[in-house]
Amino acid sequence: MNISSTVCALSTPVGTGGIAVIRVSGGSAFPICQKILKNKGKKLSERPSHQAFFSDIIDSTSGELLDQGLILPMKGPGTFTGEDTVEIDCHGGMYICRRILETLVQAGCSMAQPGEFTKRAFLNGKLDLTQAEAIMDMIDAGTRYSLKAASSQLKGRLLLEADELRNELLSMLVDIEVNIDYPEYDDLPEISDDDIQQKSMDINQRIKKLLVTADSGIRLREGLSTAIIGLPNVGKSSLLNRLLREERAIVTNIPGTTRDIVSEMADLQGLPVRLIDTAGIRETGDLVESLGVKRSFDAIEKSDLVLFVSDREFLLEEELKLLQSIGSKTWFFLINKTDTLQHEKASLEAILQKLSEEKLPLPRRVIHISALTGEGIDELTEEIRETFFSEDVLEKDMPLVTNLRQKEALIRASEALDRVTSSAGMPQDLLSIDLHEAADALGDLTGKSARDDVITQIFSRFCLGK
Ligand SMILES: Nc1nc2c(ncn2[C@@H]2O[C@H](COP(=O)(O)OP(=O)(O)OP(=O)(O)O)[C@@H](O)[C@H]2O)c(=O)[nH]1
Ligand SMILES: [Mg+2]
Repeated sequence: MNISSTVCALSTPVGTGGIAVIRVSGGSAFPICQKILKNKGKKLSERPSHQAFFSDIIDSTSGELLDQGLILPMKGPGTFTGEDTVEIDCHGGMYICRRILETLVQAGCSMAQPGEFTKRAFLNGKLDLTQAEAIMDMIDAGTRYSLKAASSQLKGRLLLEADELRNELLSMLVDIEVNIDYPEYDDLPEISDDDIQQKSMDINQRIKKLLVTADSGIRLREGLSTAIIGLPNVGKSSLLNRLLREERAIVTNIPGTTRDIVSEMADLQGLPVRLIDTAGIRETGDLVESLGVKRSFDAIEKSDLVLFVSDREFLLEEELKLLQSIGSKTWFFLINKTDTLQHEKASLEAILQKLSEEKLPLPRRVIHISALTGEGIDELTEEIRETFFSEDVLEKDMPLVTNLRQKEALIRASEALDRVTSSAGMPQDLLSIDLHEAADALGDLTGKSARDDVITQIFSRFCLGK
């Protein structure tokens, strides 16, 4: 990407709509857009910033009228990208938009890459990496809690905490480097070995607190991966439809209806859950069905939660076999069709007894449901919330880790600080290697380079040049 270029893109979805917004950003945004506008008013560069005006939009070479619309010139750096930006609100026809984009390119723009406006905002220091990611997450968020997690990132909650921890590390590094490089300056503060250990442990503690949010945070962003499995005809697809509140999967009373897996994101009272409906598992000579069965096993492997559905109060031999494939996954035992079943608690105990005897993993929860009437569905949602989403992460306004990149950077930082602790008593310059690693990892989280900042800080705190 060449940041000195001026780029344009359609910022609203592709397709026909009432209005479309084309965005132009870069050093030449004003002179380029000037070429495609025709109106009696002032030139773009002389107009007040952030004030829209009405104009004809023309082809820059032929002068042909393409459309009329509202033009919003915005002077950098007070814009999203930090650059001069022009937004063109035109009519939302696909042909009109294409012509306007073409004429902008003729007039000197390049087409923007995906995410380029946000990347420019980052490169121009308007956003840090976690915030840039949060913008995508806000757009993608499909449930109340995922949106809350993304907006916490956008507000910079994680960034502020990571930055603060990093600054503490940098300040320690500055003290150490000064101790080592300029021992003759007695008036400079010295940092003791104990101080280094204590501070490293404190910082590590706070990093670990952030890491505790990672599992729930990542699930809020990606959805809890949940496989619905069981023998044919027990009501797996009916359960999927019930949780989605729509008829997504085909339901019939013929065993073997679902042949391929169906995957959909459900919003369970604000929690994003990626449901995977699988083919009922049984021995079969039918090729298509047996391929479906194989995929069911793959789905189990990739999931965080397995919903094992049965419509009986006892386990069949085939079901016991199927349960072996769950391994150490967390699973819920859902006894479906409660509207027609007679429940006896004793038989449930017998089931659990049987599982223990067979040395099979026990379910985390046993819930009676009816996919038909909706009975037990609230309880299921509640149990998912309790088992997989931390209440603090859901309800408190706190810094959250919401993707693997952030989690890995924090783990790197924490491991480096663990090494500082385990190397207590070693010379300070040796410890500083791991402290640097920790600061670098936190810098990666927010997109800052640690080395440059240490140097800048050294010079700003001590007048070493004299
Ligand atoms: N009475 C009652 N019937 C149900 C319930 N859930 C599902 N059924 C019925 O059970 C039959 C099978 O339902 P499906 O949802 O297709 O079952 P499945 O497990 O997806 O079956 P396969 O795709 O063949 O593996 C249908 O006739 C449903 O209407 C329930 O809670 N109560
Ligand atoms: Mg089905």
